[in-house]
Amino acid sequence: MDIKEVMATAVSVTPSERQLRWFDTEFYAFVCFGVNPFTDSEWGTGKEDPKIFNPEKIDCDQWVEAIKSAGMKGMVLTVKHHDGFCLWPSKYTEHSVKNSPWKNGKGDVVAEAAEACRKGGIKFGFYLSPWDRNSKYYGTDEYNDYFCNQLTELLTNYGPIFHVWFDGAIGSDGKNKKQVYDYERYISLIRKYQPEATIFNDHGPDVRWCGNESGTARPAEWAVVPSELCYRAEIQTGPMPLAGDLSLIGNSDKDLGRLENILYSKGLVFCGSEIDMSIRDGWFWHKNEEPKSLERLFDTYINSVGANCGFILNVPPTTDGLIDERDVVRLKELGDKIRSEFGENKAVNAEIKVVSESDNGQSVIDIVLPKKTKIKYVVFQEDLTKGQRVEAFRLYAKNNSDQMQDCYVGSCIGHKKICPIHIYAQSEVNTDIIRLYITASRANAIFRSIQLY
Ligand code: FUL
Repeated sequence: MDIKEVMATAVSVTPSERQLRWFDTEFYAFVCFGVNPFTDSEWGTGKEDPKIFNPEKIDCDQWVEAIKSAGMKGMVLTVKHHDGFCLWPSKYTEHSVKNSPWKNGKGDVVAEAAEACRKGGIKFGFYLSPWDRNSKYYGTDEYNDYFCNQLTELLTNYGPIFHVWFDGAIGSDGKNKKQVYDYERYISLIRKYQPEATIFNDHGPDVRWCGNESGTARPAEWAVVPSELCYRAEIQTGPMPLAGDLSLIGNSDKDLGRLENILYSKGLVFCGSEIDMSIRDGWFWHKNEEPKSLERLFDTYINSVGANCGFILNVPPTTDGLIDERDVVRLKELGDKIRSEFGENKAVNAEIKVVSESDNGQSVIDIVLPKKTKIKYVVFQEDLTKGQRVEAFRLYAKNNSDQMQDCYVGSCIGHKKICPIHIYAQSEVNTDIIRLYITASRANAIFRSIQLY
């Protein structure tokens, strides 16, 4: 395989329909809820009395309104966290809402949340922790049956599910029990009952973990990566020319999909990265925590949704069962900021001129506006059905002296790249030509859209 064949092979790796739908969902909420806010902890022990769970004022419509105000298009509820407490009345355990005073044991948070999402027009999904500190089966073969029974309840009783989140976290007590999770079985159950749902796990199959919980994407966050990391995803190619040992590749690596890395892979997969972050320090609600600043949240949005990733932002309900008013305010501010920054696409009347194109992937494209216009962001989307292509690019803007001045340097584009313009200390330019110079690409770039704001 020569280098051109390597690049063509990488470009041949494409997303499934469900992965494309997930990419388009872009920004959605995590709702971490369960016994933890009632004990003021982050990881429950599994020995909590179900009687402590009593969110008397619960109002899932309030959650949905807050989520929508930030511009998020879905909700992923932690239906069972590491403590094993189920937010729905599972037939297979007593450790659930059915033994809580809340609604006299007749309540079902999953049903209420799913219904509120349906009414509010957003997608619903769930997080189900494989690590279970309560179940007596944990550490035996029977645990997989227990897990699949619960998974089946969740997949068949609550309408369409868009995303299933399998957490890789496990404490030392869990590790000691050496539970082997039957992921193949879990995945085939989801494919059977909810074929449109994407499945998140550290290692795929559909969506992978970005490797941190602080809202930071890699400088180049490729969706085409070595199968060695995403070993639950479908391998779409044969071995790459230097295929060898990538067994040490890990979620904390700085670089996954760049050429020099994939050259050593035994095969490539398509698996986009999801950025998970909480609006507060903790994943669960604690009275004395404050929401992160608007600047921090907006910056994370730009560096996740705008860096070829999905963004799942956690908003934890209080012990009353409501989203904290402080978070409600911050979510609305974030939504307002996103709506005002990306309100009007100024490229609708622009002319896209290919200035030059060569057969090694490099090209120069001008975005020509009818008149001088103030621009803060340039947004590109590649057509991922044709493979992820662009490796590196630069942006220039025509300045007042009719010179092309550089204003952004970027790496991969993928589903969406938001480029905030920088010219010296300015984050805005008044121009009628933006020039895109693609300096490296695996094949000639194919765009789904080019937008200016
Ligand atoms: C982590 C968990 O340990 C946290 O408690 C939280 O659920 C977060 C979303 O994932 O791995």
